[in-house]
Amino acid sequence: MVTVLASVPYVYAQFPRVCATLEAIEAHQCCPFLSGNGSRCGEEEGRGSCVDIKIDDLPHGQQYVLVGIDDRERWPERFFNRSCVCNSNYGGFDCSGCKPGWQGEDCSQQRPPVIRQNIMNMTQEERETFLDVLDLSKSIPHPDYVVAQDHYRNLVAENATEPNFINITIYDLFVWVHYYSVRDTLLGPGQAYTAIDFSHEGPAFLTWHRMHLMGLENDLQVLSNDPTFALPYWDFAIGGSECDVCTDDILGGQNPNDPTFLGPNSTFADWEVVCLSLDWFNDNIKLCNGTFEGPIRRNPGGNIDRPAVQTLPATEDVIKCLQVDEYDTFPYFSDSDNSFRNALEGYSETDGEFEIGVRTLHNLAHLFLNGTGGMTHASANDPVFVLLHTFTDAIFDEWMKRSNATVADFPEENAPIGHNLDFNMVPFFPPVTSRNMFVPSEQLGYSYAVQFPEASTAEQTSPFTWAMVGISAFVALNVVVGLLVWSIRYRSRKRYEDLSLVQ
Ligand SMILES: [Cu+2]
Repeated sequence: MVTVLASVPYVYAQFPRVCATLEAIEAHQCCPFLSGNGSRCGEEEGRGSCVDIKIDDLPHGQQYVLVGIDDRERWPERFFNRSCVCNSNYGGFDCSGCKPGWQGEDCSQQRPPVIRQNIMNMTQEERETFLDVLDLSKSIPHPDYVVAQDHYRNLVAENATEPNFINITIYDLFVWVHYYSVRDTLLGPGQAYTAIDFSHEGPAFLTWHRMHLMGLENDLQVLSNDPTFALPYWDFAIGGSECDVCTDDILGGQNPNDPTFLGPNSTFADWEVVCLSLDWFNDNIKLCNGTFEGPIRRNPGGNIDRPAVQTLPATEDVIKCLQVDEYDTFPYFSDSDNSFRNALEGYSETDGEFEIGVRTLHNLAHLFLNGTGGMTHASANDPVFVLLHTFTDAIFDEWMKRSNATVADFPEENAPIGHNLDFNMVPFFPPVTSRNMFVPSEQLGYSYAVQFPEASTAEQTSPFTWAMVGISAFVALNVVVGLLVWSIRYRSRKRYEDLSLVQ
């Protein structure tokens, strides 16, 4: 089983190394041969075929107004328009592996879901195993995937024999992928269009981060040679101003000499961050190339200028957001009202009511960290990110199960760019859509050891409340429409006001 798994090149991002060639880029095709004497995508072996990539043509929201400028539009068309599509349960960029949750030579055996546990409930030994493999991933180059170190226009220099792709370590790829999905549109020296985000402030926030975590989890399974390896989670809904996982034997305590750095005995004290200098990348029309930019900063609950982010979310907040009926609501953005996604992402009150400036649940947990983990584009550098997001994903999974959610609950069109149901999520390759991720976690090969409390009967909704909800929804709709124009302007300012703070 281990050999099969270790040889599985999984779907991840940005591009498989075998396709990072001039020939593949010029042909706009990434359909590798099966290893050995195999055919393209294992076509002759019955595993898959090389097909045209489907691009979502449905309209997106008005937040992003440019057309044909950003190389992430109509992903991944600017780079490749043909890729492998695998038959039955085969998977991977060349169909040599199995889809998540399947195993065996012909991928016909269902793999028991791996169990994601609360890190506080793990034994010392389990924790150490997790921390060791995570630490190893920070220094081992990714076995299969590489990233562009330059903007598309400069990807193939004049007379170059190879395009500008580079190797990156497994963990730094995880950071880069997150950075790349939120980075601004590069227009020219010192000019950037900021109202764009392929992984936040829209319905794909939860599906995108789910895929992001699955990529890392699979990489760590391969790295540790343990197909049962699962990412743990951090239950951040504990209230109070203490970060329980921020100790040197878990995710790093505070440095006694400077509480904004990690303690010297922490595994992560030596880690250096990548993809931090967004302004520099914008000014120089460059992409993050994995250069180290100093240690992780974190000072949990220590933002003295912003008392609202000194305290973690509480259990009641999770209970309330799980009661929001709709997955998402128009305009499917950070000002959506009565949207479960917006409540969990943390741009509305936990009961779904939109209010400008509030930060709850996921956003609040990020801001509470007060440092690298609070900067959208760089947050994945802090390993707390991984566990914060597995917990967010656990809440998402619980909501889907309680609501018997189907893809009909997810907007097909008019979501911000990158967030429609069938948009190929940036920068995963071969293409993955929210439709693929909007299923119970067991279908994707993992589950959570978690028990979310039910709401008390007193809090359950009476017919009178439903009437009030109807009236409020009507009022709120008017408010939302009124805010829409404002929010578009607000959006381009907010990125920089809050960039050092949100998520
Ligand atoms: Cu994120």
